[in-house]
Amino acid sequence: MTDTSMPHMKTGALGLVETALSAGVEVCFANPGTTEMPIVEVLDRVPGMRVVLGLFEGVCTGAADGWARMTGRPAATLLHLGPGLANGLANLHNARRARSPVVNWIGDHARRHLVCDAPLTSDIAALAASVGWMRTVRSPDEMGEASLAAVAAALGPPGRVATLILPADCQWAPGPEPLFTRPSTALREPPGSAPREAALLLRGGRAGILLGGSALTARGLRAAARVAAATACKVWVETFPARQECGRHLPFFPAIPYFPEQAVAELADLTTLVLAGAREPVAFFSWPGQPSRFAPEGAALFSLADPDAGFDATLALETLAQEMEAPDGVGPLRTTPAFMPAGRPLTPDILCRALAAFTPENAIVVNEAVTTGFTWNAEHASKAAPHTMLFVTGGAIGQGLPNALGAALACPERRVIAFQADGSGLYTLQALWSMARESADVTVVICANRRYRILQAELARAGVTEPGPRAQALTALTDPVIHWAELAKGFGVPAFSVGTDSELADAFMRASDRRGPCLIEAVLTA
Ligand SMILES: Cc1ncc(C[n+]2csc(CCOP(=O)(O)OP(=O)(O)O)c2C)c(N)n1
Repeated sequence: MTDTSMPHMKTGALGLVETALSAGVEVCFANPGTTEMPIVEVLDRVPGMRVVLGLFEGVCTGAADGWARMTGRPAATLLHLGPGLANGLANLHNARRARSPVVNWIGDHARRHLVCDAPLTSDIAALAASVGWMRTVRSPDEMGEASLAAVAAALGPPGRVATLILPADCQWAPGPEPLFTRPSTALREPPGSAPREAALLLRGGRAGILLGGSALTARGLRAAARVAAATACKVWVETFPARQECGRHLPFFPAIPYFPEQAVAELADLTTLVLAGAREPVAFFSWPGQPSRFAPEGAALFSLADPDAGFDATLALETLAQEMEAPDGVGPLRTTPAFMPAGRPLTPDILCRALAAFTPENAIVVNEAVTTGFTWNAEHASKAAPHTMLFVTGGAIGQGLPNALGAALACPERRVIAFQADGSGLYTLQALWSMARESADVTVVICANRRYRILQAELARAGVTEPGPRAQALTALTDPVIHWAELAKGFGVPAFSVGTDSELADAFMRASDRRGPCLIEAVLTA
């Protein structure tokens, strides 16, 4: 008999997990059910594979994305059939947009059981295909090879979401010996002619460079500044980068504005736009009377390093700077303004000033602060201590807290700041419990404006100056008020609720003294 569970047997599940571990997958963010039990059983037998329980699948997928963004290597998720995967899809969408390598292990019914159309049977393949690469395992013998194929697919380059559908009987039956191969995580070298062509384009006409993806390293930003100094071209950063090095030590370039009328005005003069690790800039949405594409009609778009081909944009920018014989060394660097608390009520601007002053050196700032986060990006991140920023790349909110969890576990020596809008945070707030359980060093800063502020702004843009009671009800987070500090304590995370800049400064100082997670609810007046 092959279809009975036998502890300590070399099962398909063991081949899967051991192969993934030797391919570089060290952590599994899991929310399993009955169809994943053979994998749960072997996780205890594979030393080196860290296992983290997420209380909602969106926490698991967002944490895997955060881990991947910080390490360049995939984390695994273990999710239960179609409904489990469906719960994790929004953050897999964000991971796809960030080109993060993520490997999903999705259990399915045993092959003989699928014909019964039991209650949890669903079209898992259709869900998986919507976010990237997928494969359904058909026999236990495939488990090692499929595991390695999924890691290789996830790594690309470019990175992507790779999903394995794993029938329960393929997990529990005797399986193959694990494979011991470690696929490369390296990006591709861009074509040699691209920097030369870009140099020609940048020297003639009114040119600009749009940085994104792998251009946003410290080296990439410095090379872009050298090119800008040599040509007087303008430089921008894509609006929602997956990962960007930031701080007072680096050249600062503005992000392409979110709203199309502003973005179009910014780029209006261009005759050439060189794309370095970024795609052509387009509007997030279509608005009446607004264009979808931001570059002026007729402007030449030139791809220096195509992110979808997995090209290394930092390398391309450095070669470009060399090609232009751009002088080394850029300055001047900025300083962080001191924060002087004076008992003032908190506004987004004051909150961002305080955050700039209290961000520790080498922190990771996960920015899902939505409208407050735009202020942070535009004016404050560039004055803070050196840090790495992760952003809500795919626009599917509920990414911030899970991303912060994954980033903290990936980089235990770095402090993570989850800069979090209150409305978005509520989609995946169970991540707080996993942070507490894993003692993740995360300071969660909630921008408690108690509304969906961006949607109120959208209403105003649509000409609704006095929203009716229903429109108000759909954008206000009051009646009842949500008490974040109480929620955090309920998940085992120490918390402070603050309403003035003095209380905020005090809370930041107390947070910096402790290990593990803590939460500061900053109640905003605007
Ligand atoms: C998964 C998902 N659901 C809904 C939305 C639509 N949406 C965009 S922003 C937003 C709420 C923003 O409010 P909040 O997070 O509190 O930030 P604020 O605008 O107040 O700064 C919503 C519901 C979305 N982007 N993604």
